[in-house]
Amino acid sequence: DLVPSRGIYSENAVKQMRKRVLSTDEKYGNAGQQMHEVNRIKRVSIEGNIAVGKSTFAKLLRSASKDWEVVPEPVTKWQKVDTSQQSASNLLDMMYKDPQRWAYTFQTFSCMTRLRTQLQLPPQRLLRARATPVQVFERSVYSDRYIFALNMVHLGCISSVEWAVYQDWHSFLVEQFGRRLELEGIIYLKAPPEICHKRLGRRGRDEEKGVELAYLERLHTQHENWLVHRSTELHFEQLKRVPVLVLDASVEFAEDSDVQKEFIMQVTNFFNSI
Ligand code: UDP
Ligand code: D5M
Ligand code: MG
Repeated sequence: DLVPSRGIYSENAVKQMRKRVLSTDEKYGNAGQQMHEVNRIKRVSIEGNIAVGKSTFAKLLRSASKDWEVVPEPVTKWQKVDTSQQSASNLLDMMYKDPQRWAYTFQTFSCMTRLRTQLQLPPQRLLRARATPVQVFERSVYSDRYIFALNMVHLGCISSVEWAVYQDWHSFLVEQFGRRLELEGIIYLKAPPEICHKRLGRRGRDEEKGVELAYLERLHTQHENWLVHRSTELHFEQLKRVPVLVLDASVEFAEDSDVQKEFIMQVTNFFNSI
């Protein structure tokens, strides 16, 4: 379907696409085989409140199996937006300091960076995996919309016009990329907002110094509505049916090898079931 049979693509665009297909072939060998192997890879996102322990949990998964690849959240990109001026801008900080002004801009950028992350080709190691190969993302283009952007709308930091524009391009992009953005599963790390607030303090990220418990309570409700009660209005059919594994992250798991073993066992069963 790369051939412009209906004159959709310019000659130049077709050349570019052929080149891309060729270089992918060189990387992964036979294209048909590659498609088969890429399709075997499952994609899962880790969702949960700020500082619940997603990155800590992701590291745990990374060390548990070489058939699982973990893709961290692109938070450093939000902290350093290249403006071609002398110093980069910290959009994360700007968003927390003045959400009325920067919430919408932040959502456009965070979603674009997540989109790139979710579209990344898996490493070759996964294509050769014997067991169940899985790409695990820390959050997704879906949490951007159904957790954070929606919350900003409720807080009045994103106007109704901005929200209409956001939803229009978000739906368009997700539909255009189709299966490439679909998730086979979601792991929801769940903990009371009070615990997340304590962990957030422990982490001590500068930009988050002013984050109040009330904000985490709102985000907690958003997660519960989306992933437990399933009452959030979703706009993608496949997302409505995606299986969710809920893990109790209120226990201290960072240093506890028994809890970690239990988590890994549950995750392994979940990956095998999806
Ligand atoms: N943390 C902890 N106990 C846990 C899990 C996490 O003390 O069982 C700490 C972790 O060391 C970090 C903070 O909580 O200082 C937030 O964790 P992380 O960055 O993994 O959270 P995320 O924001 O990615 O969900
Ligand atoms: O999330 C990283 C930090 O980024 C945390 O302060 C929340 C913030 N974040 C992440 N995505 C969004 C969106 N879409 N809008 C607003 N704020 C966002 P952490 O949970 O620490 O990994
Ligand atoms: Mg994190």
